[in-house]
Amino acid sequence: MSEAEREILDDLARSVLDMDEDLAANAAQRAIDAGMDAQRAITEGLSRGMEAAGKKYEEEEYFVPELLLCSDAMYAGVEVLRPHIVHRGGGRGRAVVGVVSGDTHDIGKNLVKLFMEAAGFQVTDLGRDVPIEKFVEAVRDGAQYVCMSTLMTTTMPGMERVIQRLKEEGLRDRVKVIVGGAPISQAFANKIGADAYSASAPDAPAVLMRLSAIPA
Ligand code: B12
Repeated sequence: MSEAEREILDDLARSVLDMDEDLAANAAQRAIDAGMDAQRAITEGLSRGMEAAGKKYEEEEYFVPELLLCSDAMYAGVEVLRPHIVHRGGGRGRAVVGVVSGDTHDIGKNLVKLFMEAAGFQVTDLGRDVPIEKFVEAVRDGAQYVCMSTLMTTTMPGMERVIQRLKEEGLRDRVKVIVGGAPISQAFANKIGADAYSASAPDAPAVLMRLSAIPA
C-alpha cells in the first residue's frame, strides 16, 4: 500500500473516531480522487474507525452520545463514497434487509443494503427494531432473500424466531436467509437454520448469488 493510500485510510478511520464529519467527507473525496475502491475506503477506513470507537466505549472513555456522533461521521463519509460503489445492473432478485426486533444498531445493515443494491438486487429496507412478522410478511409478498442483522447478544434469538415463523407459514423453502452482525457466527447461523452467514457486508451479495447459483 502506498504512503498516500495509508494516509487516506487513516484519515477515514480517524474522522469517525474523532467524530469529525468534515474530515470524513474530505478524506472520502480524496479516496475517490486517488482512484481508491470505494468499498475498500469503507471497510478499511470508516469501519475501522467505528471499531476503534467501540473499544473506547468498552473502556468507558466514550458513551452513547459520542458513538452517535461517530456514526454521523461514518455516514458523512459513506454518502460521498456511495455513488462510487460499482453498480452491476438490476435483475438479481428481491431482497429485504432489517435489524431484528429490540435492536436499533443499523450501520452494518445499511452497508448490507448498499452492497446488495450495488450488486443488482432490488432491496426493501425494513429498517431497525423490526417485528418478526414484518420479515414473514415480506417473504409472503415475494422477497427471495432475507438479510438479518443484529449487534446485540440479547436480540440474537429474534433471528431464530423469524426462521421458525417462516417454517410455520410454509414459506421457508421460498427464500434464502443470510444473517450477520458482530455477535453472529457461522455456528450460530447453522444452529438456527439460516442458509448463510458472513462477517462482512460487502460479501453478502456474492454469498447469496452462490447459494442461488446466480452467475457473478
Ligand atoms: C455504534 C454503536 C452504537 C450506536 C448505534 C448507531 C447506529 N445508528 O447504528 C448507538 C450509540 C445508538 C448504540 C446504542 C446502544 N448500544 Co451500541 N454499539 C455501537 C458499536 C460501538 C459499533 C457498532 C457499529 O456500528 N459498528 C460498525 C459496523 C460497520 O459494524 P457491524 O454493524 O458489526 O457490521 C459489520 C459486520 O457485522 C457485518 N454485518 C452486520 N450486519 C450484517 C448483516 C448481514 C446479513 C451480513 C451478511 C453482514 C452483516 O457487516 C459489517 C462489516 O462489513 C458497538 C461495538 C462493536 N464492537 O460492535 C456497540 C454495541 C453493539 N452496543 C452495545 C450496547 C449495549 C448498546 C446500548 C444497549 C447502550 C445503551 N446502554 O443504551 C444501545 C442499544 C439500544 C438498542 N436497543 O438498540 C453493545 C452490545 C452488547 C451486547 N449485549 O451484545 C456493544 C457490543 C458495545 C459493548 N461492547 O458493550 N450503539
